[in-house]
Amino acid sequence: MHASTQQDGPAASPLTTPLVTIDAVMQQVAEHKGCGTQGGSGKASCGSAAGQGDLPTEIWEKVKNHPCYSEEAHHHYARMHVAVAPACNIQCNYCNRKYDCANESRPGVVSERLTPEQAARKVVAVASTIPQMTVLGIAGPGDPLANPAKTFKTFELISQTAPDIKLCLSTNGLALPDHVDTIARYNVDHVTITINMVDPEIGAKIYPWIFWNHKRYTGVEAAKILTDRQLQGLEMLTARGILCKVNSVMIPGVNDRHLVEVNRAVKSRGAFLHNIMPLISAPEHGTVFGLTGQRGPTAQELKALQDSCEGEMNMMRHCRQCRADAVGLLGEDRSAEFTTEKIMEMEVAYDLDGRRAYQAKVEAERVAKVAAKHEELATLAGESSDITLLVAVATKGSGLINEHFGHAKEFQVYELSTAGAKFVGHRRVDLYCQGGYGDEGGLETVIRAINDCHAVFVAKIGGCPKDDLTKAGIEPVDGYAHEFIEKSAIAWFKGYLEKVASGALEHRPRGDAAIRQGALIVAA
Ligand code: CLF
Ligand code: SF4
Repeated sequence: MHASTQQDGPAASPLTTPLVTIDAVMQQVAEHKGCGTQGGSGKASCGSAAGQGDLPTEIWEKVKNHPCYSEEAHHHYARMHVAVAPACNIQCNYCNRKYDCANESRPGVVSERLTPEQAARKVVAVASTIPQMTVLGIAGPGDPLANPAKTFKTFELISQTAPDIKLCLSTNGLALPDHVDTIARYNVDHVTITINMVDPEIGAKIYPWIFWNHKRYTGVEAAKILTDRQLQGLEMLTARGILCKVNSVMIPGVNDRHLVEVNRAVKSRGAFLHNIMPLISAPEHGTVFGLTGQRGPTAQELKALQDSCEGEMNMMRHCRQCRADAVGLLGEDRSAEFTTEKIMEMEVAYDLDGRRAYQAKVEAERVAKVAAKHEELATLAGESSDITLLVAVATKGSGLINEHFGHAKEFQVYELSTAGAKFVGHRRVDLYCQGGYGDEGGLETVIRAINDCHAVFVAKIGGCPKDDLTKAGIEPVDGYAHEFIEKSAIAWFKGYLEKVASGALEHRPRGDAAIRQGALIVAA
C-alpha cells in the first residue's frame, strides 16, 4: 500500500520545482483528464539506501519509513488517513460507522468526510506541518474499493502534489480482484486486506451479509464468496510485487484458534506481514458484538496467539487500530488540527526539499538509536538466563523514554531476555494526570493495563503513583529519562539479572493485563 519513496505518481509529475501550490496542481489535473490512468512506469525502487537485515533492498525501500510496515519506523514516521470512502459492501459484526466520537480511536470512526480535492489539500497541509509524515492511507470509513472513483481520484491528486508520499490502501477484499490493475497503475504499493477467516462456517458468525455483483448474499454463502475473493486478490497483488499486509481481528470463541490457519493461508500466498488485532467491543459502540456481549481478548491471550504465529511470518504488534481520519505518529492523533475549516484557512505549499532535509535528520537519529542498542546488547553477550519479562515504557516518540507517567496515553511494551529488547505491543490507558492532580481511578486502569510488566520506564513520576506501582509489584524506573528505550531497557535488565543472581531479588512471574477498550486519545 504505497508508492515507493521519491518515485513519480501514475502519470508524469507536473512538478518542476519542489515548492508548488496545491491549487496550481489541481488546475493542471483538471485540465489533463485521464492522466491517472496512463503512464505508470512500474514500481521502480528508488535504489538509494542499503538493505536492512535479511530484507531484500527493494522491500526495505518500501518499508523503511512506513510506520505500519516497520515497527522501528513507527517511532519516527507518521501516517495520515483521509476519509474519502463512506460506503461499504459488507457488514462486519464489529463495525458501526454511525458512531462518531472525537475521542475514540477505532477503525470506521471519523469526524468528517472529504472530497478527493479536500483530501489532497489536507495532505499538503499536514505534510507541511509534520515533515515526518511519509504515508497516506485510505482506510474508510467504509471500504475504499466500494468507493473506487473517490479513492483513485484522491491517489491521483496526491501522487501529483506530494510525490514523495507512499500511498497505502486498506480493504475488506471483496472488490479487490476487480481493482488490482488500477492499484498497480497508481503505484499504490502497500495494500492491507482484513481477513478474519478462511472457513465460511466461521465467516458466517462474523459477517451477516455482503453485497456483490448487484446482489445481497448472507450466511455461509456470503462468507464463501468473501474468502475466495480475499485470497484471490491477495495472490494477484503479491504476483505483481505489491506489498501486502493482512489484518485479522481476534474474536475469542469465534476465530481465535482459527487465525493460525488464516496465518498459514496468507503466508502461502505471499503476504509480507500479519497484524492480529484485539476485537474492540463495548455496548456503547452499538455493534452486534458489542450489544451481544462478545468479549475481546486479554493482553496475554493476544500475545500468545501472536507468538504462536510468529514462527510462520512477520507479525505486526504495533497497530493502534486507527480512525479512518487519523493523523500523526501511531498512537497519537492530531486530526483535530486539520479540520476542513482550518485547512481552508491555511496557506499550503509543498516543500519537498524541506521535507527531505527534515527526514535526513530523523534518519541520523534513528541510526544513533540502533547503534546505542547494539552497543548495550554487546554487554549482555555471554549472559545465560531463562528469565524473560515485560516492561512498559512511556514515550512521545523518536525511540526515547520522554513522557511523564501522568501524561502517558499509552505505554509501549517490550519483552526483555538475554537476546535483547523486543517490542511486543502497547497498552492504551486513561490519563493519570488530570490537570495538575493525579486521578486514583486512572491509576487503577494503568496498573490493570500493565499488570503483566515488571517495570515501567518514565521520564518523570510523582511520589504517590510511584508508591502505588511499587505496591502492585511494578518497579517505576525514572533513571533513564530522555535516553533511548532499547538501550536503557537492556541496561536495566542486566542489573535485574545481577540482582537475581546475587539473591538480592527473587524473580516472580506477573499476571495477565487488560486491553483498554476505546481509550481517550485527545491531548491532555
Ligand atoms: Fe493506514 Fe493501514 Fe496504511 Fe497504516 S493504518 S491504511 S497500513 S497507513 Fe497501521 Fe493504523 Fe493499524 Fe492500519 S496502525 S490500523 S495497520
Ligand atoms: Fe466496517 Fe470495514 Fe467491515 Fe465495512 S469492512 S463493515 S467499514 S469494518
